[in-house]
Amino acid sequence: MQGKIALEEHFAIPETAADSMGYFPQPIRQEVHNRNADIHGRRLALMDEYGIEMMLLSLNAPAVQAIPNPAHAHDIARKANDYLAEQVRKRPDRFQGLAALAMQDPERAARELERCVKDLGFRGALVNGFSQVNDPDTAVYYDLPQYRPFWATVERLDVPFYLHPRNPLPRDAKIYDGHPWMLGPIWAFGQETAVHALRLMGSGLFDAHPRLQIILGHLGENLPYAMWRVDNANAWIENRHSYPAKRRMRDYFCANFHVTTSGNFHTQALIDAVLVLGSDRIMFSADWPFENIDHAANWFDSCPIGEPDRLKIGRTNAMKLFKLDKD
Ligand code: GRE
Ligand code: ZN
Repeated sequence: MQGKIALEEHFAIPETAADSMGYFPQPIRQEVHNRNADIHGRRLALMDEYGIEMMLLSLNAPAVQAIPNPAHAHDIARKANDYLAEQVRKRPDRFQGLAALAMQDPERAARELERCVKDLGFRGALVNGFSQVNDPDTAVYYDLPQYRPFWATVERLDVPFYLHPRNPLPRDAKIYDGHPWMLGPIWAFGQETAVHALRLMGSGLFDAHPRLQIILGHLGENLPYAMWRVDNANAWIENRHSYPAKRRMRDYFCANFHVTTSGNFHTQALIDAVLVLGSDRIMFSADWPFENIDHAANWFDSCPIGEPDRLKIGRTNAMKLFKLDKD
């Protein structure tokens, strides 16, 4: 399919490049490093070759979220955003930006998002899970009350917020002791991010801000497959669930969430996401440079779904959500 739009596609700046290395064995670290540093060379050539008209670019992970000092985190976010704006300015027809945000200071994060959207023309934000704030051994999640004014700004600006994975802190990763192979994209990323998404849903955030739109990668971090059971486990017991939110989790999932195909190029998983969310809330992505564009595109272009759905998922859903037909 020509004209695809991909939206979980990363780059690095020198200050954050090392963050991506630990996930990869030594022989291919240089390759990942080179991919992260490039925007207009090999990346654009691959986009041409595989029918990707546009990428929405975002900083690598965990980057800003793993810088405990709020002022330093903010400096790195600003630097990444200014660099990204410069790159987008060279080819706005092929690249658009998603903001990095130092969520360590929610008020400053809201102001930076506003700058990115209004001054730099960015289309939304991508944040790498919880933030370490001051103490490196803290994991602060965005369902907490101090984030409500931030979310009000996101809703007012009317831009999507991509909740991207990171690994749990060592203190929260004890379940993986002796099995480090499960960390990162194999399992821990999805587990960590799904719990964060459920925290947002259960907190009542979407009752207070019903127009918020959150994007999850990797076909929803396993949530589509789990959503029925989340709402129905032990449903024979009256008042089984007691959480601050007013509705079932699947009501929020279907009203406030979107998923992308990043790193999950598997038809069964896609069809399950279509069955749970419908084809209006699913969007194509590759997860370059950590996954391969040819794997994503070859799978997506030929996977057995209807052509109207392929067009929505490959292109038009992203056009609408990010208002890509406007300026
Ligand atoms: C990602 O950003 O999705 C990612 C990484 C590191 C390894 C794999 C991966 O940041 O998918
Ligand atoms: Zn990613």
